[in-house]
Amino acid sequence: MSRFLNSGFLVAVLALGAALHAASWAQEARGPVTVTFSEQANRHPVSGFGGEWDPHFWTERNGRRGCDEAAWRTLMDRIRGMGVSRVRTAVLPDWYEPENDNADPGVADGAAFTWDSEQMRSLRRQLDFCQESGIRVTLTWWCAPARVAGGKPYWLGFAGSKQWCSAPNDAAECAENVAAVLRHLVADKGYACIDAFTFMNEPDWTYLNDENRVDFGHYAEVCRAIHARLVREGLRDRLELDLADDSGHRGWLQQTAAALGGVSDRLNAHSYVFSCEDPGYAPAMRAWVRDRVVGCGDLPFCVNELGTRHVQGAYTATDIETFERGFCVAQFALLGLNEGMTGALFWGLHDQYYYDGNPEDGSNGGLMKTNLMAYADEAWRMRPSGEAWSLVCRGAPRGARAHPGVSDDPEVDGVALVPPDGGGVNLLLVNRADAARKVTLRGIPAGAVPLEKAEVSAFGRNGASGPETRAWTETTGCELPPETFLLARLSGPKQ
Ligand SMILES: [Ca+2]
Ligand SMILES: [Ca+2]
Repeated sequence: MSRFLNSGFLVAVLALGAALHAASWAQEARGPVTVTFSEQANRHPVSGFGGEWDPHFWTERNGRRGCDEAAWRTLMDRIRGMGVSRVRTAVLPDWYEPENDNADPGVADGAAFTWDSEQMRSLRRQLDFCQESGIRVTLTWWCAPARVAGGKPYWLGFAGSKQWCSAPNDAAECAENVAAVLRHLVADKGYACIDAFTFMNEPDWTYLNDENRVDFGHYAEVCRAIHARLVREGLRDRLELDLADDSGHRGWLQQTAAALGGVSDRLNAHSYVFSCEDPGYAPAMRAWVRDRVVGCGDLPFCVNELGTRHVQGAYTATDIETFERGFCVAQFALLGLNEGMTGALFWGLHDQYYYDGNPEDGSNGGLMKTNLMAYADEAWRMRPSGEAWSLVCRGAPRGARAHPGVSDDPEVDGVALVPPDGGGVNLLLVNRADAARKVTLRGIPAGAVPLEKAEVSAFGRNGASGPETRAWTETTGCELPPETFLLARLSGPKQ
């Protein structure tokens, strides 16, 4: 036990330096805020914070726009520097089984699968990076496309779907297709970085059959068929099934939790609900997460797509260059951790072309502009949301134990995280008020290491600052500038 754990409370002043200060003590009329961290960590460790990373970089349509080896190296440095510990990656069945391999879903014909298609090669380059960088991958089998090139119906899809996506039309064939790609990537190619699998993106509205109906019973049947096939092929223990993946229909998550006990290892939902413009958004975020964590029972809950409500279609976020988007999503992470959420993935890591179209088509001609970083033509410029999200990713690495914080001020919140490597504790703190707040921190879970150093990084209206290294003692205090999200990494002496 650290002596600090037994020292009552800590009062610490982190002089954050000129870059961070915004309010003088003269403006600070009220007494200090107290944030008290729970001695008990959340039940499940952090599953990882990061973002959507669909494998389009190494495709011709991005290649001719500057996505080359030099751009790749720059991007890899960025992603590593951000501290991303998990990504969610799409895979589509037509990338590797464009025609049905044979008429028997029980017997896979290896020669019929197209593992060297452009998209599969692009996916493997991405997985190479994740594998060597310690980033975990939630592979998401997106959907059965209704149609493929030339408008031809896809053999595994429902051509009558009004969306480009549909449900698979055959549970046994779908299970064979899923098992084939997981065998190829995880067993044959050795990508242990893939530790989670999601069947279908947002099935609550994309799981369409020829009548354009969403049939939950069929979804559950296919999930069970996949589970059984992975068991049979000896692959099931190498992955967690992360199911539900709903676009915001709470009922779908509840149905999945109820119907797929023994099949799901974890559950997730998507959130594009919140905005810093909405009064009371912080308690609303907490209630949204709490409701879902409770609905998941014993299983971990995470958010596998996170954005704000300021979106226009799938390709444009209207607030993407603003302070508010970064401030909003970073708070969602902090408040969600305080409610027992295990992780969140921002949509997405960087701009890229998903298809090649007319720039006036309402979707930027296929350039998705909703992301933490801009495109290759801007050398992956970090947007404000990237600066904010990086504090979350670095503060809450995969495997960390989160200790929720209780604040006595409605404008201030905090969570403490003990990373799996030991040796310190990370604090994520936020001040929503337009005046500075002096904060007293109680119950910091320091573990066995005496804390003597604080490395402080912050995100505010003037951008990102830090890290600045400060001495940390029992008598140090913390001042949070107005409208600021802050990461303080507390550590002990070097061994
Ligand atoms: Ca097949
Ligand atoms: Ca077959």
